[in-house]
Amino acid sequence: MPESLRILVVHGPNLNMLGSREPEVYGTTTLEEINADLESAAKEWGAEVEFFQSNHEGALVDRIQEAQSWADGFVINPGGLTHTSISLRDALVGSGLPVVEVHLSNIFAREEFRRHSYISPIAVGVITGFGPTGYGLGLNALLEYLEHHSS
Ligand code: DHK
Repeated sequence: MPESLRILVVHGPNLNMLGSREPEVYGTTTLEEINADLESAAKEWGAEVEFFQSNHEGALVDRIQEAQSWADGFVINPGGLTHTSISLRDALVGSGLPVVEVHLSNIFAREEFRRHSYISPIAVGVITGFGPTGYGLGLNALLEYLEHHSS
């Protein structure tokens, strides 16, 4: 029996407020509900998921560095840091692990400044605009990718 795949799901700034934050943009599903759904989806795959949310760029970088020793990949919604953070991108690249970027809203259908992502060019893929469903799609896509790419 091969060891199960282990994924770190990273939630960036303000995503702890999901449920009450701009519901017309981000919906009413809470982060706890999103994580619970991912936990069940991972179980079906026989995979393991850990979750980390922070409003602090450095804390996100620290956690990504730490996960390098045990994780097989990342599902990340970097929140606003998507559009600003070279440090977050560097941490992800430095981990050498595959990344799937997820956004609840369609970042291409919003303000101009949201159309650029520092993360997308280094991600395996991006899922944007499908609300909470995007996280499950992202996890499935990453696990499928890992099944075909891990030695
Ligand atoms: C979440 C945020 O917090 C924004 O800063 C991004 C993203 C979009 C989302 O749609 O999940 O611009």
